[in-house]
Amino acid sequence: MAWRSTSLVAVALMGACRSAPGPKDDTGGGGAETPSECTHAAPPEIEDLSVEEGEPTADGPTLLVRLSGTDADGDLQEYEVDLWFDEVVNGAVEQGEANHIAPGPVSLEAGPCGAPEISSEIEIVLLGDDVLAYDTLMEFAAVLTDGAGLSSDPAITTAQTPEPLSGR
Ligand SMILES: [Ca+2]
Ligand SMILES: [Ca+2]
Repeated sequence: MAWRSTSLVAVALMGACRSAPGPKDDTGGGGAETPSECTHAAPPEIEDLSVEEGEPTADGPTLLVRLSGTDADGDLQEYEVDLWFDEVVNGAVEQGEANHIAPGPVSLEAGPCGAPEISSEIEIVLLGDDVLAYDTLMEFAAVLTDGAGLSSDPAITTAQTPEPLSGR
């Protein structure tokens, strides 16, 4: 096993169950008036994805993945991020098994469909060179999946992986 990942999970909870008593007039343009019901009909979207070198740990150097996303029907109270990587920077990353990093599902303290926005930080500790190579330009793809199992389109970015820790 050549990597280990943990979800640091910074949480941005927005507009959780706003039972809006203020009848604010919509400034035209299709704003939903009723508090969103759990329609589970909209897939999430990744707004931002970055991968950069993180703080080294005792076990190895790290990559820090930052991802933020939105979901029109708000059901990111439970979500999952999947990551894939390759060494060919061509704007696409095959979603295979050997190049897959799955930090595991995240549950937020939000009511059903009360989480239309998330931001997540995932720390990947590089433990060896055989899968996720050190000191290499890598392409990363991320997919965000909401509580209903609907997935976003992949977001893609590149990052140079860190060098192995010296002196160990
Ligand atoms: Ca959704
Ligand atoms: Ca690629």
